[in-house]
Amino acid sequence: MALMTASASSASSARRGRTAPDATTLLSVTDRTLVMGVVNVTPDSFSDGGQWFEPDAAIAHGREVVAAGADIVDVGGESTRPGAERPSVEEELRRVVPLVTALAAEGAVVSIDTMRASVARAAVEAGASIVNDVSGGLADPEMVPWVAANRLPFIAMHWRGHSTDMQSRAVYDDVVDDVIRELGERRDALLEGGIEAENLVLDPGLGFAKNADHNWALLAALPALHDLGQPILLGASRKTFLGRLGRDEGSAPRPAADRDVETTATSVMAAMAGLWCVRVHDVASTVRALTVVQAALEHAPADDAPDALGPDGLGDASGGPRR
Ligand code: PMM
Repeated sequence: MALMTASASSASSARRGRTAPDATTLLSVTDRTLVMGVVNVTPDSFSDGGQWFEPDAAIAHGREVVAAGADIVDVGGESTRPGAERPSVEEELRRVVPLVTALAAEGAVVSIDTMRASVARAAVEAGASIVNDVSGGLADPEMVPWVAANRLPFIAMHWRGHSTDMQSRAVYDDVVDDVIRELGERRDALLEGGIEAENLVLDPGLGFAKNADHNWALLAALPALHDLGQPILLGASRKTFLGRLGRDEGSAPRPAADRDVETTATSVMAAMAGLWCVRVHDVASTVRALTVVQAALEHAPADDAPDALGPDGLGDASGGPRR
């Protein structure tokens, strides 16, 4: 296996000094799994709420995330924890714009985690080059036309409704089939709406209208997500189902900041399944863990590299692209 494809090498030069078109180049990286580092500027995100709520603290943390090796920094100003109330547009802008401005000015590839077209627009004007919309464009009718017109990379997550009542929608016949079908319908609508296939990433949305069993079923079926034909991002980091492992039924899950080992295991699973990117809080450990997968893949026989790590499910047994 070649150590670096042309697209990956331009992506690494992109990491040193980037503008918006380089983000599209990042979407075409297929020879390793990228790492997206999370910086939430919220008082109440379950994972890191309140920790970087002041602009200076958020910028300092964003710099740490970049220094730890994140390919993309994901900046969010709205908590999506179950039951969360939405901030006003003005408040969301106040939270994210200074951080996006500072990180983009220093050359980071920044994605803006928002469901609002007005916030995405302000963030892109401030230097963000990817839009990460957990609603996949469903929450704000202005989002998709604007993203399409500006030819921006767009991450569309599986979503069934706002956080205030999303857990009441966690009802599936077969969660893997249902999520893949609904994401496929969203993909078709987004392409129809003018977003180009080369700019579209899909995400199964762990924890969004999903209970722990649903999340585990999706994790066990990661290679099936390649059927969607688009790069796939996985956001498992610090989610509650990971904090329940090893805990007695009915007892409290481990605190969010104490779920990074379990998170890293999910990132390794994602890399072995050939997913495009993992969205994580602990970037340094993730980057190191993924070098293990990468080193093993680079030693696999050329002909069967895609299958080498997981003929029984975790690897890309379909023989499809190692995304
Ligand atoms: N999860 C959260 C927020 N944004 N974006 C994508 N694409 N996928 C996710 O799974 C996702 C997301 C919630 O987690 P956080 O509070 O740690 O940000």
